[in-house]
Amino acid sequence: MDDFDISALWADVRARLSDYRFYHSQCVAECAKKLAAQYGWDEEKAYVAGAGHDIMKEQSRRAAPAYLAENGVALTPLELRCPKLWHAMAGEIYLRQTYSLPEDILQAVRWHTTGRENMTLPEKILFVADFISDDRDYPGVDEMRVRARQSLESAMEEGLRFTIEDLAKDCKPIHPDTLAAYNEILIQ
Ligand code: DGI
Ligand code: FE
Ligand code: FE
Repeated sequence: MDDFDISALWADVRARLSDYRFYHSQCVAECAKKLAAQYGWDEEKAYVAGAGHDIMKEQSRRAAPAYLAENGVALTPLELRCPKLWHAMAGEIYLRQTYSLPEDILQAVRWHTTGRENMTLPEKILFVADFISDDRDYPGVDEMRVRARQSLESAMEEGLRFTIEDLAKDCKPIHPDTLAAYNEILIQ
């Protein structure tokens, strides 16, 4: 990471995202850096992961599946029906190809939306930072911030439960990786 030019990534993120998503990315970068300091990941890597995590969030619904297919990602029938899941997969590919970022950052971006079983520390840090960044203001976010200071797993459990409840209320499918992440944490 010594020679990585974060200003090029920020300019790219700025050009690709609307104002509020750019601000969200800045907040997640700051938050991930703080969590990294507390839990023991490289602070600069955490900041870069936060900066880039949603870089493909505003890719069009037409372009995204084609981009994923071109890059060898075969979407499952469930994933095809959930456009909100695409940006994590596309983000990993784009950041790998454009910036050759280290694998731990790329995997954190890849799993930041669904989570998965056996998440690594970098994956957990980005997943939690995305829930508690300064721009977030949903009911319960303050309790999530308290939990995140106590343990990443505690915040993840609550965050995954929020997500699963919201999706179920809206009759939306729940990705197997989201369920696997939740079940694993619950039974630990
Ligand atoms: O990109 P952000 O908005 O910052 O946050 P995110 O990447 O966590 O995306 C959140 C969205 O992703 C939210 O609308 C719910 C959706 N999502 C997360 N897990 C699942 C999911 N959607 C479906 N259908 N199934 C999931 O398991
Ligand atoms: Fe996201
Ligand atoms: Fe995000």
